[in-house]
Amino acid sequence: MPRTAITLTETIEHLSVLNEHGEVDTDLEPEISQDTLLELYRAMLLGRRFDERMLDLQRQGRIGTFPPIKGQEAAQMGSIIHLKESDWLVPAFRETAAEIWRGRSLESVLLYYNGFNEGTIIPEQQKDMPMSVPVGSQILHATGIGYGAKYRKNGEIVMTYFGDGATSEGDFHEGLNCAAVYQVPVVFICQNNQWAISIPLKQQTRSETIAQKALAYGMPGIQVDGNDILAVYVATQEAVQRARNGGGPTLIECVTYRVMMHTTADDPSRYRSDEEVEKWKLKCPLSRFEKYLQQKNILNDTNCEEIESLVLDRIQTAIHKAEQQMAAPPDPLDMFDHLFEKLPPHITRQKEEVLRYLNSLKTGNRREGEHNG
Ligand SMILES: Cc1ncc(C[n+]2csc(CCOP(=O)(O)OP(=O)(O)O)c2C)c(N)n1
Repeated sequence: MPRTAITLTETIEHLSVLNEHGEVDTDLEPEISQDTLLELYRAMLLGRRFDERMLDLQRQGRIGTFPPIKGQEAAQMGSIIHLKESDWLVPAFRETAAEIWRGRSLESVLLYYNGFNEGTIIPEQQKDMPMSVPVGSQILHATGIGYGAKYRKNGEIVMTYFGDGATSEGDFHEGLNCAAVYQVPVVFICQNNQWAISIPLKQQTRSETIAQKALAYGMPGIQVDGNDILAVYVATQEAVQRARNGGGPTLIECVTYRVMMHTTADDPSRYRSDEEVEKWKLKCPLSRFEKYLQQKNILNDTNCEEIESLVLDRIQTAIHKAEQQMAAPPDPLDMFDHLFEKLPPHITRQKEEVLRYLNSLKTGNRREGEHNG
């Protein structure tokens, strides 16, 4: 029989717990303490307000280019909350809220986006990787770290984040394949925010979902409403438990939306419609969660105002501190440090060239430092 059917039994689940009006499906509602719910709300609000303030600062020329996270707070907070301190966060470049939750200071974020090396320093004991700008490369790092954790039997798990665009990179396919083959404890969180700069999802993949790509590698995959923090929470809780119990990796697709520009250097009006943005704004993860908490009498006008004002104070204090620290310009030679233990000869030559150029600026003798090819 040359042609027979191989019947695949898998299906992909889509999970949503909290609808756009903040109404909850009580059968699916996770048990989360009031304190934790409020903590999650505070973290989401901080992510939102910090992002808005960063945009102001960027527009005022007080920080450089950065990628806003507005609209993606639920996808980040509903997942990162499940990591223990001893676990690993391997972020892409849009996980500011998750990184702050893990202990990154707001000052460090501001320093980073102003080109200061100090903004990349991660405290020794903190198991977080620096943000990864090459799209998708962090997926391989996550799988490698997961492999190490499994080998050492130290109980650590890894959570890594990436966008829909990253799923077109070889790194995604290699990382997921290897993770499944070796059954490593990694939770892959795709924040499918519909766009990879100007490339819409329909040009990124012909697959109906991103979650279904998990099936090809032999790992569980689930699609969740990424603007519904409870759905992200439930799916990640299951994936984390599986990883901790030796059940291997999971792919979670959080369907969300990048409400703002890709980075502050981008003009999304050139490729997407205002109607689309307005439609997604109605699905705002923050106001949805707010309504839920109000209905549960966890949030009211008084504590809502208190939280808002504490968040704004924290941001203001951080800006003040960071600006004091940034009063002196960074040393351009910093860019040559920390990458190699011993600089290879061609980088040494580049460092010397930059040094010559900097000296020439001081002496006013530009020709001396000009690029000589
Ligand atoms: C390997 C690589 N190719 C191209 C780029 C340029 N680039 C930066 S962000 C981006 C789009 C990423 O889209 P996605 O993975 O969906 O993440 P999002 O920005 O939407 O969060 C591209 C193509 C890059 N940084 N790295």
